[in-house]
Amino acid sequence: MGTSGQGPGEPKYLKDDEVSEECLSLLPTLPSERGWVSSSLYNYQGFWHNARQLQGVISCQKHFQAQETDILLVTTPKSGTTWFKSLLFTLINRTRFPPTQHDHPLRSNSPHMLVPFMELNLYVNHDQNPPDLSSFTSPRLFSTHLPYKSLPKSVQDSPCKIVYICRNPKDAFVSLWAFTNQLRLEEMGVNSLEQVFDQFCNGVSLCGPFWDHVLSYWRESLKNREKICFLTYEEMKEEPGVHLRKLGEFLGCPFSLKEEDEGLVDGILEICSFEKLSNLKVNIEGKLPSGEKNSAFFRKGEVGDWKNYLTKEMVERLDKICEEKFNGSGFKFK
Ligand code: PAP
Repeated sequence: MGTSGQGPGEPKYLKDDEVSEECLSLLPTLPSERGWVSSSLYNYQGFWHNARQLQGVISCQKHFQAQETDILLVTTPKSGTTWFKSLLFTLINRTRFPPTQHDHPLRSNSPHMLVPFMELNLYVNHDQNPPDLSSFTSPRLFSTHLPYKSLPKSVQDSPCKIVYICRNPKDAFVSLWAFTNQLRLEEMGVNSLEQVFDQFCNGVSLCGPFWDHVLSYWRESLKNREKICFLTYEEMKEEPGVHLRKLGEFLGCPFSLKEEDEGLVDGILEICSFEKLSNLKVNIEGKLPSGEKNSAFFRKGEVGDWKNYLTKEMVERLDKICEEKFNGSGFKFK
């Protein structure tokens, strides 16, 4: 079955037909909607995935065994995944790889290669045979866009740590729209802002409904603050040093006085900054094995860019949805 309708030279991220028999037979039973990049999105366990991702979801749910020391970075798409992959990798490996080191792994590798997505990288095409994770040193650091209820059960049951990042939906939406247009092949044309905005508001976006994703982790974080650290892109932008220190404490690797004196916090923030990362050769010229250009993960890196794209009516619509959805939860985007 070729669900994408593209040729053999297409990038892997468009190869929706390269999924297991199990996944293929599941697809027609699921609600489906027009995809933003691949032809369709499918609703599985209440959230939307493309076929390739769905195969990864099913596979990691089946096979992933969490270890107590694991760290999982969970993000809503376009909420700063690339940035936080860099920050967490540098934070937990700062003794092995001091951020000032000229051959620090971040200087020659995409953050997405250093911290792989479970459902988008590690478990794609591994439905029958789980990937070999033995090369990961402890603490293992993985990333995912999965909503809480779709996490592998062993993650929910284990004391492993979850760092959850979300972003104001207006900026997350604009970023997703721009990103998906970069992923679309020329002959597919670009998605109109209006069309995908309507889908986003209806909850139909990668790992959407956006608000259900956020609320699922918000509620879990209130129940178990030891396990889930809930943070927004905007909070990190506003007080990066404060939150990096908090992340160090949360992950059991607080900064020592000596490290503070040496300026390590600023050193980590510097190497992970938009300016530094986006100007590295690897992130300008490189591509991921799944075909995305590394540069597609660096656009502006600003708070409030939505003002340049959304009409007054769009803002009112999205604000109203958020007000209704987050009402009574105790959480509100700034
Ligand atoms: P993903 O969820 O698909 O992996 P993700 O990394 O969350 O993508 O999204 C990229 C966004 O983070 C982009 O936002 P923008 O479109 O509004 O510009 C990108 O610019 C931003 N970004 C990438 N790296 C950094 C960074 N080091 N600091 C701040 N923002 C960053």
